[in-house]
Amino acid sequence: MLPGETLACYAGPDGTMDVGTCQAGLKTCDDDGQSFGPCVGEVVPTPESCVTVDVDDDCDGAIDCVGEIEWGRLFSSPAPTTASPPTSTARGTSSSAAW
Ligand SMILES: [Ca+2]
Repeated sequence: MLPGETLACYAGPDGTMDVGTCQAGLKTCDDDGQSFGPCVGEVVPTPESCVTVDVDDDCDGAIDCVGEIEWGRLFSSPAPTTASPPTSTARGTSSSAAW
């Protein structure tokens, strides 16, 4: 290898590179041509985070924050939230009108 030569590097498990947020980094050969510097820019799997619901943090190909992601979708979806209050209001109104 030559000084300044770069080589892709990745410390994560096989099969996770370029999946989800995971990506290889680059390590650069030292001036002496004998060793490489630190791997720069690589992203290795991290435990699936329920904060980043649209991100495959652990790089298994699925966005699988079990449980939490369902709640996140419920709250972010306008349909259920707007449907419920009018329904109860309508019942109250018709009930009041009947009496
Ligand atoms: Ca995942």
